[in-house]
Amino acid sequence: MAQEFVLHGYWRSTATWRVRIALALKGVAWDTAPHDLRTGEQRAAKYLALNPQGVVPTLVVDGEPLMQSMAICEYLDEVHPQPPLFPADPLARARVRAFAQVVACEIHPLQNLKVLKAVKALGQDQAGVDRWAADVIERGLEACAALIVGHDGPYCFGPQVTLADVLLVPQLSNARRFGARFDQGRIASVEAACMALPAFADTSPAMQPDAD
Ligand SMILES: N[C@@H](CCC(=O)N[C@@H](CS)C(=O)NCC(=O)O)C(=O)O
Repeated sequence: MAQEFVLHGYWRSTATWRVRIALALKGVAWDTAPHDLRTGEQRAAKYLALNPQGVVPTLVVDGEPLMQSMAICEYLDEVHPQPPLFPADPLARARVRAFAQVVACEIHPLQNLKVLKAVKALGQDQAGVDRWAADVIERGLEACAALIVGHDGPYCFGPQVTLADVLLVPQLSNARRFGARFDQGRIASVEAACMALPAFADTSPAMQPDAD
């Protein structure tokens, strides 16, 4: 029997978009359970029972909650190996993971909603908060661009979409949102190539049922 997937998320959450892309690439159907982050629904007791961190996404697989978007994408890659999210060669796989971790561990956490609220609480006005987020994103994208130098396109690491692309493209929606530059190296052309694919375009924030 086919597994049942319910994705708990929020339309503008880039971490949720990563999982939507992975599900779509794998050709897996899912139901959506939206939680409005602006009103704090991610901290409701019922949701905390699924995700004790109080963040989205959570993917519930046949009733079993999975959290952390990269772990979820790797799980999907294990249970639905085609098309693969990683190259076969171990060195190449490590490079893809490193790129993905620059986005997931070094950029995104510093421009997350709760961090931006903390920056504001320290006395920054909205322009200062946006500048903080833009600086973090721009510096991270410089590193991302450098990591794919010497690799052919159209995607980050060649002709196959990998987890690196799955992480990069949603991050660029936050780059736009905060007015960050994303003209570093091949970054913008990778985004254009990915957005030509239905798995990226059809899962974009604006296409979500809870989008305003
Ligand atoms: N490392 C986590 C990050 C999850 C995360 O921070 N999600 C954001 C939305 S993109 C969130 O739920 N923020 C709620 C908050 O900050 O209160 C993952 O990849 O799943």
